[in-house]
Amino acid sequence: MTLDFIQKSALSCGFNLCGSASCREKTEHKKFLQNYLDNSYNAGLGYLERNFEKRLDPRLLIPGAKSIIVCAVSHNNMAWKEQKNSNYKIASYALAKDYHISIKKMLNELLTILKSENPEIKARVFVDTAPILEKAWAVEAGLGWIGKNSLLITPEFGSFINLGEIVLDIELEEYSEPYINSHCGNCTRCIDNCPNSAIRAPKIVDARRCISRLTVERNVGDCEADYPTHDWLFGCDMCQCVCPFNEKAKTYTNIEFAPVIEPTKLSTQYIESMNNDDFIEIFKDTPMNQKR
Ligand code: B12
Ligand code: SF4
Ligand code: SF4
Repeated sequence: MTLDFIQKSALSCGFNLCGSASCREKTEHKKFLQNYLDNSYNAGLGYLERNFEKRLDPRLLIPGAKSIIVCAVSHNNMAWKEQKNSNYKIASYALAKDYHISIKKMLNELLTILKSENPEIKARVFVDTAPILEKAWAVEAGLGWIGKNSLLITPEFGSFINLGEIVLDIELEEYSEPYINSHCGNCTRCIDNCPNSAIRAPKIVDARRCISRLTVERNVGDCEADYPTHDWLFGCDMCQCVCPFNEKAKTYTNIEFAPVIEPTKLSTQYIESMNNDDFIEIFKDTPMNQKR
């Protein structure tokens, strides 16, 4: 199974980018993860404290793991531009159907294709919730670099993407070249424009101050005294809106990632005119419906 075959198959399943890497311990991330936890930047998100060693090494999470395929898909619907003047902003990813469900389905389709080439493969698919350093693996799989906002930035699709992985029990014929450059240079726009100064240093986000954490995660224990959520209703895209690499980024191509409502409609007036039933009807398939 060549890398080219895997990448083409991933695109046929609706992904925009795909790469592969050999599983190993991410030793270079250890002190940063430890420092993050020591400073309580995880804001009481207990799952980030658990599985410390497994998070650094997928072979401890999935015994027998040899390789990892990392896929990315764009959800860039330009909501971040359309909502600039709205008093009720919703993060771009949250306007599309829940990516956990869409990506898992796409990864399973990809795995079926890979198994048709090699029926012996044993593998597991992951999206977001497992103790895997998804962005770090995306860098190793050649997809892009980690920006000062701590997010993966890809040259073609910017940072408005979501990630998913397949971890396999076989070595692959070839692996992607890791992405070694960072193109942030002297830019500090994300740091300067974060409404709560949550980016304490390049690549280090204090989740206690992060609006995404404050609006998405229900349990808001251990958040520094009452940081405001500004105009954000759900999630926050501010450190991506200002990033020059999103200015020229391509928009979503996979219809599964189309917004459930046109971002142009999301005016202050429109949102204020919605009742509870309207809200549930429109957003029931999105990550905002946390009852699913
Ligand atoms: C926990 C989490 C959150 C938390 C905490 C975020 C944080 N930065 O701490 C909260 C709820 C706040 C959050 C918010 C968001 N998230 Co989030 N989140 C995660 C999750 C589940 C784990 C991330 C993690 O490991 N955090 C632990 C800390 C320690 O890791 P870290 O912040 O990346 O820190 C690393 C760097 O600091 C690095 N480092 C720092 N300096 C240096 C220097 C060197 C030399 C090296 C080698 C490393 C290094 O070391 C640390 C360990 O790797 C991942 C999914 C996953 N399993 O990976 C999604 C994920 C990162 N989130 C995602 C998204 C989309 C978001 C939001 C944009 C959503 C939104 N619009 O509201 C925001 C963005 C906030 C931000 N600027 O980071 C996407 C990212 C897509 C992308 N382009 O990168 C992911 C990958 C989910 C997915 N599958 O698509 N998130
Ligand atoms: S998501 Fe918002 S609050 Fe969190 S670091 Fe980015 S700009 Fe700051
Ligand atoms: S805004 Fe500037 S510093 Fe921040 S991630 Fe984008 S290029 Fe890097």
